Amino acid sequence: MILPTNLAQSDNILQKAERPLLMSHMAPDGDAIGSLLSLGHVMRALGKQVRMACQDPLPQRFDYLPGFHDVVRGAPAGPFDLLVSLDCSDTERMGTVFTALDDLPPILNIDHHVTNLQFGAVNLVDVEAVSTTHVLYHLINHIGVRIDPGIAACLLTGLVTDTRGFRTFNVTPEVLLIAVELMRAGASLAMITQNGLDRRSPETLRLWGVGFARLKVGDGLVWSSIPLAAQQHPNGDDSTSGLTNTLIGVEGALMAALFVERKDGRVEVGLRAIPGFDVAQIALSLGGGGHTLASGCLVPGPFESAQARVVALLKEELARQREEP
Ligand SMILES: [Mn+2]
Repeated sequence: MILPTNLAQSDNILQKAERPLLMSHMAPDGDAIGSLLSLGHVMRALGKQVRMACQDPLPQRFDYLPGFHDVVRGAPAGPFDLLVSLDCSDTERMGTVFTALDDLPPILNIDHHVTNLQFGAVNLVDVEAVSTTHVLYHLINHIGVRIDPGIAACLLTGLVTDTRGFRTFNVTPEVLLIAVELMRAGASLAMITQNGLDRRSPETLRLWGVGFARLKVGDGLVWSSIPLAAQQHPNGDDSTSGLTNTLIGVEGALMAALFVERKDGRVEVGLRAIPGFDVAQIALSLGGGGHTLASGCLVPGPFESAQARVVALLKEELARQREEP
């Protein structure tokens, strides 16, 4: 639930800024990119000198979005008078683009993760929103900038990708009505679904093949792993999140985990749960965050022992949550 005062405060801090910097999280997904680009267009419409930055390259399948090539990697040269954090539950999610900033301007924190640490000078966080672009839809209407076809495509991309095509349990009639509005404003649902959800590189499918071959099942937990040696382009994209979504669909799965070994020796853990179970708190306790049914964290290696440790934790947590009324 967004409080009107938070909307007014966010509107105000955006209107006052002259040189805002917009940032989203590492390994950007459709919501991260849709949020960056939609607010970027709005700030430009307001006459601001806006810059957009992300630590990792944007996946190519989002190249249909206007402004796709305007997002820079690494921290752009300042000074900036406002930092807008989009779709990040904590500042660490922004990665090196955040840590490389010389002067830290006030932060406007716009997000929808249940584990959000409220780190902004102004926090516009709605944990019931299906995506950060869902929050932005309300904010943009509050600001009063017209949603043109380009902004509509960016906003709808966040809705579609974070709900995997309006299939998640948090999708309400209100969310579908917003999608209708965005289609009326000129966004193509079919094109966004095809690119944002279905389009994958052959390398990604081969990577999934490795994950499927290493699938393990036990005590309601389904997990798999992708060692560094199996990756052609390690780190920095969201290509394995779709695989994690598939794992929770395995018959009998109550929780699912995917372990991906990184170049720096750490291990990326993607977590999913079925409704009635919660993986957000365990992700938070391991230094990550996310949503009740979908979250993640980055844990120290080595690869095999990290898996053993997290699988044991998950099985323990699963048994505990099964006991709950
Ligand atoms: Mn999101």
